Amino acid sequence: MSHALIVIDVQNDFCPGGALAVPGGDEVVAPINAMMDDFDAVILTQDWHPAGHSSFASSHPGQEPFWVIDMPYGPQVLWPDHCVQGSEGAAFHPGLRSDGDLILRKGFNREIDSYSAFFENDRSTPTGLEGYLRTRGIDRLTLVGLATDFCVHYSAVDAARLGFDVAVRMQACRAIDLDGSLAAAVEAMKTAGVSLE
Ligand code: VGL
Ligand code: ZN
Repeated sequence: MSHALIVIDVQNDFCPGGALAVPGGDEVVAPINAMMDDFDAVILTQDWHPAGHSSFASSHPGQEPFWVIDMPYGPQVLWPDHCVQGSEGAAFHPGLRSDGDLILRKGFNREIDSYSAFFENDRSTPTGLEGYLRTRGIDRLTLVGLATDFCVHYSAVDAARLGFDVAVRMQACRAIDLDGSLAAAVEAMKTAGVSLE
């Protein structure tokens, strides 16, 4: 069985100068590049929203970025417009190695966000990544990238729930940290059986 590196959302909009900049987001690029050769497979994810996406505060009159609203699938943080399909902000950081095996795009449905690389935010609509990994015989995953407390966190918890052996390499992740979201994410990942390296 084999071990994949899952590189979450290392895109311009999550790096300094981007629309939803994660502090130190660009610092993950060098360590991730250096890790890639140590895995049997490398999968990169890309947050990939249509203009007017429902996770954008600008799509909800009277709302501001970082406020939380109730969506049919549960609470949703509203974000600045980010990672719009085909934009420079949605492109990978230019320093990131681009020789991975698969690029998985998520968040393309206008009505629902997708933090996790496995399921949309209803926690039930699959992205197809599980099938890809299983049909390639991959049973171990190491996750890195942005942001620790949102897309890395949701992806890691879902992967553990699906039965993969999951680790998060924390030095190659950076967090947004909204109202204690990093501490909560660390707890949730530990509870789900994710090993934090
Ligand atoms: C992310 C917020 C909105 C992430 C994506 O990649 O962690 N966070 N969209
Ligand atoms: Zn997003």
